Amino acid sequence: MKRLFHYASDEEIKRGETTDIYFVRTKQIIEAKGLDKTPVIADVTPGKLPHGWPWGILCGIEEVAHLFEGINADVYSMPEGSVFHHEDFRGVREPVMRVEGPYGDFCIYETPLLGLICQASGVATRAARMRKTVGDKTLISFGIRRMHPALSPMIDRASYIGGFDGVSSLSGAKILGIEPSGTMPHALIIVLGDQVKAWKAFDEVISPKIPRIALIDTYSDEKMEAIMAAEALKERLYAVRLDTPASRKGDFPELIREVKWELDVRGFNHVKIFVSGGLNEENMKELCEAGAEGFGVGTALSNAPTIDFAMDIVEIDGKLCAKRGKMGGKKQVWRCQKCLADLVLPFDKAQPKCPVCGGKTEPMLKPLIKNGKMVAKLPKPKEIRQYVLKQLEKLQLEEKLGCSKR
Ligand code: PCP
Repeated sequence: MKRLFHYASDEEIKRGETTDIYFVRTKQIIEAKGLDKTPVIADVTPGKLPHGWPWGILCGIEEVAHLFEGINADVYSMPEGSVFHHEDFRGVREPVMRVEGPYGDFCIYETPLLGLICQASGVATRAARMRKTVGDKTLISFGIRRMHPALSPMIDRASYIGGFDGVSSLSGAKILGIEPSGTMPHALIIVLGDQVKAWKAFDEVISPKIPRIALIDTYSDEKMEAIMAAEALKERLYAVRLDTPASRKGDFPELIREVKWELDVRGFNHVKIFVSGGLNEENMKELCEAGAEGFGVGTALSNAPTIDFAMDIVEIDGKLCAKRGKMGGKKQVWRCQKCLADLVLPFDKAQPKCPVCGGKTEPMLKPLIKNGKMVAKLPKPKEIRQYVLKQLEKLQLEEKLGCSKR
């Protein structure tokens, strides 16, 4: 079948065709030398997190499980949506996953395994950081237009898992089991001829279930267009969206305060302020404080930095063998259920008490795949998102000074 777009199919990924050639050559050599059945244990650990982030959100585990189904290996992983750190409370590197089995049976899957979690975890972590920044304000993923369309479902799923309320793509919303979220493009206003005609046409044609969010920065000052939109749609107007171009942005928070004021003094207190365009972790806080209640985030979300995970063999045939920069041997990550402090210990060590608060710890690396069979129940995106939001209540956005490594 003629390939229209440049992305790998499920079958190609499952056949290992998206791997790096050096793993294919490695497999060829160890088979020739009769070493392909050597039992190994490999850790998957994050490098230093981007921008000094103190924590990340693990995402992509459902796809890793599908990748390893049918592969002769055991996979232990932190559940999808788990907070993870570069290192534990004492500075020991923290594995988020462990793969055990004959090296020749899974070596070519290192590349796709890492690819499935590096990018998705970056998006989910940025989404979670934005959630922490705006509190309970509305966050919608608008970022799919910045990336290859084959990635839309992954980007929107990771954004949602990280704590966003909605996603703009039909494909993303479909796998999440939610309705897609969006407002209106400038093109609608331009084609309809003027703003009021476009807002009224939206109100007339689009299902009443869809919130009426009028884009108010096409031709005139946002204050003017906000009043026009409110007078046109009255109580049916849910919000106005400011997608103000950089050339006109000036003091964007001040502009939001003006628009909010002019709407409120005219009795349109019900109309919310929705913003988009150039949003990022830094400017969203002050936009919140200025009165913005909804955020459509594009580039900063879908183009989030990838998390630099690596896979390293740490035990071979029962012997410790980590390379420089990594720590040898099979490990468990013990997490305090009260303060989320982590302690990485050799696998055979007993369950510890939390070294920070004395609380009960839980093992985080849980069975996902056993001999190529799925042994974990894969949670739905809605459940994973709830799990993330629950953990976020205990996390600071930036490193807290003091004794904790985190
Ligand atoms: C963009 C579109 C996207 C926003 C900005 C994301 O506006 O609304 O959703 O921007 P970001 O990537 O900087 O976060 P336009 O490019 O004006 O597109 P449209 O007229 O379709 O809204």
